[in-house]
Amino acid sequence: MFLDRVKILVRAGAGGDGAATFRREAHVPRGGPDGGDGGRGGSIHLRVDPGQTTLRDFRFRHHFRATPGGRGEGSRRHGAAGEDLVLEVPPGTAIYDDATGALLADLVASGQAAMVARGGRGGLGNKHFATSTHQAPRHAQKGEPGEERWLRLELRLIADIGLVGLPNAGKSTLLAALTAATPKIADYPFTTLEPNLGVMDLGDDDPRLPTIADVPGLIEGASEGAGLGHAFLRHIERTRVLVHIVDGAGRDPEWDHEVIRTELAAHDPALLKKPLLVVFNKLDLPAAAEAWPAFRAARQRDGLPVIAIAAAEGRGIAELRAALAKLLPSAEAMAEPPEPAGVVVHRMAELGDGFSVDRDSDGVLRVRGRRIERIAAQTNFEIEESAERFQRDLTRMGIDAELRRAGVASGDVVRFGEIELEWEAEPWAVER
Ligand SMILES: Nc1nc2c(ncn2[C@@H]2O[C@H](COP(=O)(O)OP(=O)(O)OP(=O)(O)O)[C@@H](O)[C@H]2O)c(=O)[nH]1
Ligand SMILES: [Mg+2]
Repeated sequence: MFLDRVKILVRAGAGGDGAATFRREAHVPRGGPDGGDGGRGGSIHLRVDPGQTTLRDFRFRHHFRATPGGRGEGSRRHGAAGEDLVLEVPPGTAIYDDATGALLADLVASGQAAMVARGGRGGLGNKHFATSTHQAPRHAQKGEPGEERWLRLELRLIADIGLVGLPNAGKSTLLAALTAATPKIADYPFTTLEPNLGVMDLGDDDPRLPTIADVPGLIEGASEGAGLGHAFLRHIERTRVLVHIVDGAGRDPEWDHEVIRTELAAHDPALLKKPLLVVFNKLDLPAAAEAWPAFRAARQRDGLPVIAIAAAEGRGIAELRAALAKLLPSAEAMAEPPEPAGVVVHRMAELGDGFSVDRDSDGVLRVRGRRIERIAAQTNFEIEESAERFQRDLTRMGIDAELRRAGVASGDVVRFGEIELEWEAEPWAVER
């Protein structure tokens, strides 16, 4: 089965907790803090594997998790870093954040990669919190949670040449004649149900090896969802050259030609601006031989290049190959991915001091802000010293004042990301 859209959940590893330990030596009565830092959690990356042509690896597996960082330990031993997880995707995979719809990355070229979930930072051990006035801190940071999100992956095949035409026009037969591909060919419409890809050899002294995509037949109304063609139109969006195949022995080749052009324009007018070659097929059949002169004259009037072939017999294939060689860009240009160039637009949100206070739908107060949510997640509220530090951060950032303005009362729950705390006069106590 051809799979070109999937939803997956990626969870980066959490950072390891920092340790709160003190040096123990026989002759030192009270050793200093020596808690090591937690290791960073593993991140998740998606990377292009040019050997893949569908998202089928994601058919049965939708959840992916990278390993967490190790905990810090005494004697300044740092936790080990979590392992990164790299998932391979075919060229032409666009990655969207499912919640916001934002495009995170558009992976086109071989080896191109994007980080889609960042591992949490390791918590700092207590040795970082010693000061001249506070030499035995019990405070150590918990590891930062790893990023987690649902992604939508959408594949748009990356082929140099796209074959389009009505069902039964001979697209798959032509693919087989031009390349080593062996698509299913049969005398009924809708034989091809998923795209076939092949690589074409242009001759001994031509280094270009264009890929050709044979997609399911398009029918009238395809751009609005009729037939199968609709789902596959986007797979020809990124081709460099289009080959439009017309069944010369069909009832009305002229109408056939018109329908496809209308559908292409309706899907995306830019498609008709691509270099295009019209191919009149099945010239071996008497009906086609009869219709050819009028068809050729009409294309000449349109200013469109046209060539007649009999794909099943291999007639005209050499001329077709030569015509395609002329339409395709130079070898240097072919080394670059077809437009739009693959862009990696993934950006991590800035970690500012900004925050806001509002109420969730259940009326509970919620503080939003990347930095304060991270501090909350990294605080171990069971340790009084850590809870007090958190309280000081709230005051320093002005969150405390804002909560009071919002009418917080003793006993109220206040949320920071996943963390729920109960507001007391002071200090804060953990609820969950
Ligand atoms: N006589 C003749 N028959 C041909 C020629 N090319 C293709 N055919 C036949 O036309 C029929 C359809 O060919 P396909 O290559 O499956 O057509 P398609 O455009 O891929 O069709 P779909 O996949 O259904 O959209 C098959 O029976 C082919 O053998 C040709 O040059 N001459
Ligand atoms: Mg076919």
